[in-house]
Amino acid sequence: PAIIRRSDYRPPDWLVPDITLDFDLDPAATRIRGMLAVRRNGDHDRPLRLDGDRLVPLEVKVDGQLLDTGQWSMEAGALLIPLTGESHSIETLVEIAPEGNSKLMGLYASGGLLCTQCEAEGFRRITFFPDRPDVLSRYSVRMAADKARYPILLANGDPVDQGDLPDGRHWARWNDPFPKPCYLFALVAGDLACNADRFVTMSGREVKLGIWVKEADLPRTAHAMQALKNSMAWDERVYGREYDLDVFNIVAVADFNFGAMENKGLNIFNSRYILADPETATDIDYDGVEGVVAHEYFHNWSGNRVTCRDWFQLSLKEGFTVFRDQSFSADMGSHAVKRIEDVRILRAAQFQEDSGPLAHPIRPESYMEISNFYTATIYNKGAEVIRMMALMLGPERFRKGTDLYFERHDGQAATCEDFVQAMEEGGEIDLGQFRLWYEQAGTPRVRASLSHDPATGIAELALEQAVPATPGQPDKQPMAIPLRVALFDRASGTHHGDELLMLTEASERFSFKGFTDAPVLSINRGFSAPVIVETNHDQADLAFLSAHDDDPFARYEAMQQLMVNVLIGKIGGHAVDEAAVIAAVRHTVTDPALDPAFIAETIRLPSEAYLGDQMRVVDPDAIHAARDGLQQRIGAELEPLWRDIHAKTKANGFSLSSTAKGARKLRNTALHYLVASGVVDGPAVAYAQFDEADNMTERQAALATLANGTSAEREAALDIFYNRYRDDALTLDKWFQTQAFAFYPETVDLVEELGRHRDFTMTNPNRVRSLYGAFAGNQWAFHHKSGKGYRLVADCIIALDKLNPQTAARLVPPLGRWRRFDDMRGAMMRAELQHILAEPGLSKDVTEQASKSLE
Ligand code: B3K
Ligand code: ZN
Repeated sequence: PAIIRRSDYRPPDWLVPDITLDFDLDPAATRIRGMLAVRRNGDHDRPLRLDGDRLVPLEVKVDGQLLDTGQWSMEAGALLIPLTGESHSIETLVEIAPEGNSKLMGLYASGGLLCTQCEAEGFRRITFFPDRPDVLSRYSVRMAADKARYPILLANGDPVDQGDLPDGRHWARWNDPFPKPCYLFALVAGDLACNADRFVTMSGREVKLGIWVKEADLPRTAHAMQALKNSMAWDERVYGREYDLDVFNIVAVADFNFGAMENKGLNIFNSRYILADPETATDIDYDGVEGVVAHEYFHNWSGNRVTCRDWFQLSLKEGFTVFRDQSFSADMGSHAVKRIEDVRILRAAQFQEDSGPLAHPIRPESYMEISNFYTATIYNKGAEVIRMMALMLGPERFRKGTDLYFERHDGQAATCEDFVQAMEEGGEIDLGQFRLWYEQAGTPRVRASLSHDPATGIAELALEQAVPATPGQPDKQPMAIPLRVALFDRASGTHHGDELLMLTEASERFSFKGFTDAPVLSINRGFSAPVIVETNHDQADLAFLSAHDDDPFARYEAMQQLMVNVLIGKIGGHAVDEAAVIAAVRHTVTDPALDPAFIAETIRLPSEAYLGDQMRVVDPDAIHAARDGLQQRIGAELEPLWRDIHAKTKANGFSLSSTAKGARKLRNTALHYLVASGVVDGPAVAYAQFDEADNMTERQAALATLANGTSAEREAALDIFYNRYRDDALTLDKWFQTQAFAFYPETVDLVEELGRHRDFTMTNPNRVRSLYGAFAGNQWAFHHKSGKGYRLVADCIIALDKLNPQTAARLVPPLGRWRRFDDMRGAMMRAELQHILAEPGLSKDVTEQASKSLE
């Protein structure tokens, strides 16, 4: 497959200021007439090139004249029309079959609905068009469909007219006054019910809000609606950004390749990010709904009003929008807990990507298939890069920078460089060296060692940075790394203020005066930079910070590092002091000043995958054994405490308040440790929680705890759960996922069996991710020394690729981490990648991921 390069960018040859689309909708045969007003862009004589993917032109007209087949040609799916004038009107007619579209890109059928997904390059599966984000058009869309089957017809913008047709059909017309790239086009037709509400914007305009779902799901839309209204108000307050159309609609669909899509005025969502009620959604699901609703809404400015010039600039909209949704969710709940969760995700997904064969900068230089670049790097590291700028500028100057960016580029297709320039000018800062964050891949490593001279009272911090080599980038330059630090006085447990240090050289020293005794270093507070910091802390320093640091993230981090050191020591066969961890856990759990949600986050042991990341060669079995052992010991030694917390946090009635959520989180953690301790009544206590719970957060956590063991309660709970939720797809996903993710000795065989379960299907991406996605994230099970886990995932990729390449390609990266494992596992992983690549007719998506993974 061809490689697309950032350096090859050229402005479009032809612009399309206006487009009128006419859809004659039918699941088996939909006819689409596209009428494009095109204008030559610059002085050239190149033909008009309209992208198409498996489209056959049934008619081509120029300025109303039907062309003969000799007057146009096809090249790699695209329609080429030679044109003589400066402006023309072009008309094409095509026919497609939405019900046969298993890729879920373009126009497809899902649960009786017809819906679209165009980002990144799905519009070319609907009609002939220059499918690139720098061609912006005003859209007028007419849809006609069977009225009984598709009573609701929605598209971008505002509804303008509708009416009935003969033969039980009807039509509707929607206009979107804001010029937009075609990846933001959307339509939905179906039998949908609406949760209708309104929002009055800061300038007093009324916006009609609608969340459209299947009638039976209406009671599950309240949380999404509240999240939408909160997002609209937040974007006005924090960024001064107001909504711009008279209507804002959201539609939930069951079959969707990712989370949701920000189509102008008509967001389309994976139903898992809209539907929530206490019976079926966990607190994590509720937070997911809130965060994704906000994310898509925020795209209206960061993505839609200002869009991307080309797909290499993807992080311009995604990194910024993730930063915005993270800030919003922090404001809605706890800043401390949100930051910990976000860093945990970054480390689990992005650090792994950045240290493997698929590492790429947040602004990549090339790709084969753009769908493969909707990555944790573009999104989450991209958000960290924005966060660093916000930190360096401070809130006021950052706001000046974003105001300038939105004002200067409104209605344009912009670049990452445009954003950085707006930050420089608006924020009055030089970001010259900082731009390396856009260019260089790989997670920087910072070594920090603090020394102290009692004679002078000077503490000296020596910092060294190194950015590892990544594919195509063997040598790296030192980056500009903002590090928040504080020096703690051991005796009082306090510090004299937090400072922002800019590390810009490969190695640098910073001095601090006035310390009679050696202080304790707290560094990268709030996770101010997305780097790996190695300090010269001993276990006593870490215990001190875990008890005294007033920066919640740093406090969490100290506890995690304390645990990591013990576990890595154990794995290496060294004598370690587990008692220090137990004491720190006890101290944290019993500190009345701490928020229960923060306690729960902090006392969790680091994940097996994170421990693997700390090792030169990952040993999944040794990691599992060491972690399990420590967990058992923490459980056993603090058993009365776990029982006490578990009893005390039992709520009387359900609430979604932060207090109630925090209590559930801590309760589930206590249950987990209690069961891990091995006490005989552990499974019975978990089963009772499973059975009595009035909410999914507690029920699912109890199920997950039981799923880790081999008790009789395990089977009983799984059966009951299945029978209770078998008809609710989103909840049944949890049944698959919980088993695939469990620390259960037979997980590999169980996953194989579940892949043949009658409720398993390859046509629903959520179901595939629940089983194979979860399994591939279960380090101990996936890396089973038999190699069977690798084969299961490879077979799934091969089968799924024939239906849905985009979702299949997402399962490849876990196999690509073979360099991190022992020779035997590495060889088996490579063999599976080769096996995948040998498959005839493999998609571009999977080919790119698998071949890069072998390099
Ligand atoms: N912009 C979409 C992602 C589209 C993914 C296409 N492969 C959702 C989002 O980030 O908001
Ligand atoms: Zn996004």
